[in-house]
Amino acid sequence: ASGPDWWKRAVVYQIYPRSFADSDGDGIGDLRGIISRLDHLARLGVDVIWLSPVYPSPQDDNGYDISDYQGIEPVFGTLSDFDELLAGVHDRGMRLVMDLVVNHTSDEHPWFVESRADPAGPRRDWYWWRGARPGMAPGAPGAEPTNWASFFSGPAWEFDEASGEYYLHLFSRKQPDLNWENPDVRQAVYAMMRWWLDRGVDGFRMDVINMISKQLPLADGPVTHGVLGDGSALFQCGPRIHEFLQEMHEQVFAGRPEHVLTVGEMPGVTVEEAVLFTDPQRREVDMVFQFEHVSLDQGPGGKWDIRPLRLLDLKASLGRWQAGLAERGWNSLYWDNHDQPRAVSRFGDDGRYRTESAKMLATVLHLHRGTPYIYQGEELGMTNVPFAGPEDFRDIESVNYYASAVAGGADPAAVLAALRPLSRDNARTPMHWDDSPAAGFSTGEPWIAVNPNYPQINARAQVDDPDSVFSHYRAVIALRHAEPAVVDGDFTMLLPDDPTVYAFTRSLAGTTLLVVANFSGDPVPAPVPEAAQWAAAEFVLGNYPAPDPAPDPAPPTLLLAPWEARVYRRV
Ligand code: ISL
Repeated sequence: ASGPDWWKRAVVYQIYPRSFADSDGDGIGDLRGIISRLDHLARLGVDVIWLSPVYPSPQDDNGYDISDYQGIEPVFGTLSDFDELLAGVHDRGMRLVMDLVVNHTSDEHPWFVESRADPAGPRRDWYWWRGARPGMAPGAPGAEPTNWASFFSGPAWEFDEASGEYYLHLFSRKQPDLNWENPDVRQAVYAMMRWWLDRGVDGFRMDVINMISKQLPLADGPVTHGVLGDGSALFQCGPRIHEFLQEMHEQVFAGRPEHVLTVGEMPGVTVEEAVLFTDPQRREVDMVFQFEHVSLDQGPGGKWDIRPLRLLDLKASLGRWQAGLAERGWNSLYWDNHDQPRAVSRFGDDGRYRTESAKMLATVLHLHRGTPYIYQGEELGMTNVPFAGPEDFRDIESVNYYASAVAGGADPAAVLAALRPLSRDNARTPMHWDDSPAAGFSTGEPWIAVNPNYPQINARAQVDDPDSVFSHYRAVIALRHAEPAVVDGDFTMLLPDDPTVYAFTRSLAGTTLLVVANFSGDPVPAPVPEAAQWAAAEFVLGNYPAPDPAPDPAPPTLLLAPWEARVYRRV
């Protein structure tokens, strides 16, 4: 993909470096491991690699706690390894996007060390320091400046004995929030971003970037977690968020010789806000990661209150995002990432129809309008993990949630049952390269146990098999590169009230694509409207042996097999 709009035609592949490939046998993935596997990605045909954080970090949140923005974590390698990786990516005609984590730093970042050490110094105001709630003793239970809960359990404020004040951390206590109200903070971040662009990187995925503007003065949110509250309405898409992103655009991206790809991760963002963030005329970001479709299987109790996903809700949600960003703005498309369960386990069937449903999910997602993201292992149909007990988890969110729920009196078996399908660790076990011990990920002992199904599900078994999930991903990516209607065509949802069939068309300049998919393990008829129009259509691809000759799809003859997906084209 080249030209000014290359990011619209691109497919992005996310690497979680800790779990991708380990070159030195310490059990932790690294940059030289990634270098050794670049041909896998070139073969798949992706255009862009997004690298989760590789900066120096105490690894409290696997690198999302950064202690130096302009270096490489020694466990992952060196800056010269990084330069070699970047060159290897560029040599293969791909691009590299860095994770930008600037809502917070590590508490071990020199900025925070200084901020904490010197309450009268210039860096104090780089973070959010506040005294105890009026009338309460500093450090006393419930004396936190606001009632906000942290995303990783417990209060979002940590008491600092030395100064008698608290600092804000929306995530772990080792991830203090930066104060973006301070112009020096913003200038320091922009300078760091320019440094990476000058080094040759092609873009940024911006971690929780819609949380950088907090509503002032800081205030309590509605009580949701026992005594703690939900402050998200006060810190998500806050009053200065558009101003900050426009300033960043002007100071970092404007005037660059090549378009810089930008995607803002934005929990809680609405379609209406996303139009503003992604309207090119407003010069903010190219696209956002929205969370609506990955929240539909959550009940009123939040993330750990799982309920069955209804296809009607999924279609209504994704359809609304397609329509909402049709005229202005652009969508990102994803089923999973390093924070989410595995796609095939959550939206498909990771048992009997694993292969079929993984291919169906790829077809449906990649045929939507927007830029698709593939998370490492998704192209193999990797599944969730059968975690046996609490000791199997490594993720700070899962570990803290287990400890705090059990301490609060919850039944440990029930907590485990909630963690198993949803824990972020489902996505973080090592990549399956082959069927040798540790799945070919490492010659040592991996930092987190390998999913036991790696002998059946691995890259070596799939890359040369034309019927594999991998080969299907290749075909879907190749279709996007060859067929302009996949990139630019109008999107029209069909059969919105059908509880099992996901169907839509994409149209551009006289070409129309029809996508029909069965989200169930039973055969179903797909009553496509105006079926006569499709009688002579060309069968483009599917996840079952190609019908030969292509059957007349007029009802009632278009019968979909379990988890079947088909794409037709007519001109
Ligand atoms: O998975 C979540 C907790 O339920 C999400 O809320 C997640 O924390 C949120 O999507 C923000 O994620 C990003 O920032 C976090 C980091 O832990 C995640 O890995 C990252 O993707 C803090 O930096």
